[in-house]
Amino acid sequence: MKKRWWHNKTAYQIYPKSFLDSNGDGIGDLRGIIEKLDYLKELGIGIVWISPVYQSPFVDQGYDISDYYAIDPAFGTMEDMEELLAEAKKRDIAIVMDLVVNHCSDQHEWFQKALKDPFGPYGAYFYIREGKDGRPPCNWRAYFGGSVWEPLPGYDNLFYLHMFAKEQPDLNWENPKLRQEIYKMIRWWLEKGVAGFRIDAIINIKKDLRFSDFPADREDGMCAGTTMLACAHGILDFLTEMKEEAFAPYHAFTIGELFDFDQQELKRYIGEEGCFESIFDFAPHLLGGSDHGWYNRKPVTMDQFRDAVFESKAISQEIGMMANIIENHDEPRGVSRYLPAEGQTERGKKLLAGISLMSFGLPFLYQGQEIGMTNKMFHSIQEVDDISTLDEYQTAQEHGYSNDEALVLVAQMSRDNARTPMQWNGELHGGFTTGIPWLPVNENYHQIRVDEQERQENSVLNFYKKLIALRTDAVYGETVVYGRQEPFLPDQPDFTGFYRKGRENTLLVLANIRETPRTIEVPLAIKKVLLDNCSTGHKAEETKETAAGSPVCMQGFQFLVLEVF
Ligand code: TEU
Ligand code: CA
Repeated sequence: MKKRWWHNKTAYQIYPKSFLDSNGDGIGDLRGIIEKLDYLKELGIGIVWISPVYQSPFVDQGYDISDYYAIDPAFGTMEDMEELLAEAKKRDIAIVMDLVVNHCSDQHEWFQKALKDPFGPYGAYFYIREGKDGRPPCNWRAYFGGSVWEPLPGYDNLFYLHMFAKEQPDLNWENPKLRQEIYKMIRWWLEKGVAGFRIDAIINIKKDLRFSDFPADREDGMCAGTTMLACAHGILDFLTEMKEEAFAPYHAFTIGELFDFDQQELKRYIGEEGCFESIFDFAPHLLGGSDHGWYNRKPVTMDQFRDAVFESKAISQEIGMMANIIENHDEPRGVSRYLPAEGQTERGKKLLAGISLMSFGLPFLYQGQEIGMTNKMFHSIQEVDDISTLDEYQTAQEHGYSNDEALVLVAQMSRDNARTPMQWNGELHGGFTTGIPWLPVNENYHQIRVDEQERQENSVLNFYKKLIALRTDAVYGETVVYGRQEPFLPDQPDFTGFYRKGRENTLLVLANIRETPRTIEVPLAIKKVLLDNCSTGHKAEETKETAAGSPVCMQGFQFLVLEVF
C-alpha cells in the first residue's frame, strides 16, 4: 500500500451545533471549536471533520445548504472560519469540511430561480418532471418518508425530486453546468486552506433516469430509494471527474459516506486509483437493519460486530484504508448500541474503543466518544428534534405501536442520541453553554465529563489517548497502522481476538466480552503487554514474558494488546 500522510493520524468528527457554545446563545460555534483545539491536540487528533457550518435554514441540521460560500451566522463568520484554519494549522491539525452536494436547500438561490422558471437554466440544476395526472412521476420513497417527488409550488403537474426532506431538492448531476458550479465551489474552499472533505450521501447523485416504478416494498405502495440506486449506473464517471477537476490539483483528503455501493468496485472508490482517499466502513452499522423501518430492527451482538469487521477487513485491507467508527451524528452512541448491558461500564467502553482503534483502518472518533458518552433518555416525542426520528416514530405508529411503544423503539436509533451537547464539566449544561442549549444535555453529564476524566489516570479518555498514541509509536506504530489484521479464535462466543502482523512485530488483541472470566491459550510466546483495560497502572505488571502455548486468564470485559513472537 502506498503510504499517505493521513494513514497514521486519528480523526475526530465535530458536530458543531453541540460542541461548545462560546457566546451563550445555546448553539455551538466556530469560536467554541477554536477554544478546544488544544484539547484535541492533547488527545492526539490530526484530522478534524466538521459537520456543515454553511448557511442553512436547518431543516436537516445544516445538511440543507442555502449558500455554499457563507458561514451560517449561528456558527460565526468567515473570519472565524479563517482563524480556525490558521489555528488548526499551527497545531498540525487538518480541517475537513462536509461536502453536501447531492442536494441543496430549497432556499438556495438556484432553487429559487428554478421555481421562477422551471424550464430555464436553473430548472436544469434540479430534477423537475411532469407527474402522471397530478400524481408523482414514480413510486420512490424518500429517506425521511413520503415520496421523493414534491409538487413544484405554483405549477400544475410539475414535481421536483428529493431523496431526503422536501426542503432538500436533489441537484441534477447530469447537467455539466451544475457539476462545474460544484467543482468551482470545492476549489474555492481548498484555496482557503481546508484539507479536504467528508462527502455526504454521495452515492445518491446518480439516478435511474427512467424514473419508473419499482415493486412496492411497504403498504404505502412505494419502494426504497436504494432499490432505484441499485439500477443507476455510471456514478464513477461523475466521481472521477470531480476528483480530477477539484480534489486532485489540491491533493485533498477525501472521505466518502457511501452505504449502497457495489463492493466489487471498492478498488475504484479507494486505494491508489480510487476516486476518494477513504470511505467509512459501515459494515457493523448496517447490521440489524430492516427494510420496514427502525421499529423493526434487530439488536446486534458484539460477535456480529466482530464478524462484520473481519469480513470487511479481509477485502478492504488489500485495497486501501477505510475509516473505522463506532458512532457518528446519524447513529446511536456505540457503547449503548453494541455493548451488552452488563458491559456498559468504563471497562467495557475501553474494550470497544480498543477493538475499533486496533482494527485496520483510520480511526474516526465522534465527539464525546472519547469520554464514553451514552444514548439519551427520551421522556416524550416532544423532546425529539431530528427529522428522521420523527418520521420513524410515525411509521412505528402506523404499524400499530402505541405512542409509548413507538418512542421506546425509535429512541434506540434516534440521531439525537449522538447530538446532545458535549459534556465538558459539572457546571450547568455540562459546561457546553451558559445559555439554554438547543438540545438538552444528557442527564448523566455529572458522571460522564471531560474535566474529571482528564484528572483520572484510568479514565476512558486516557485509554483513548494511549490507543491513539500507539499509531505513532516508534516501535509499534508501523504495525498498528499497516499490520495485517487476521482473526484469532473467530468462533469463540462473546470474544473478539485478532492479530496485527507488521514487519517488525506482531500484536495480538484479545477482548473477553462477557462478565465471567475465561482462559485463552495463546499459541505464541508473549513478550509484552502493551495495553490492558484492567491494569491499575503499576509498571511491574506491564512486562510479562511467557512461553508459547501459555494460558492467559482474562477477567470479565478485559481487553488486552499483547506483543507476541
Ligand atoms: O446521511 C446519509 C444517509 O443516507 C443516512 O445516514 C440516513 O439516511 C439517515 O441518517 C437516516 O436516518 C447524510 C448525513 O450524514 C445526514 O445527517 C443527512 O441527514 C443526510 O446525509 C442528508 O444530507
Ligand atoms: Ca453560539
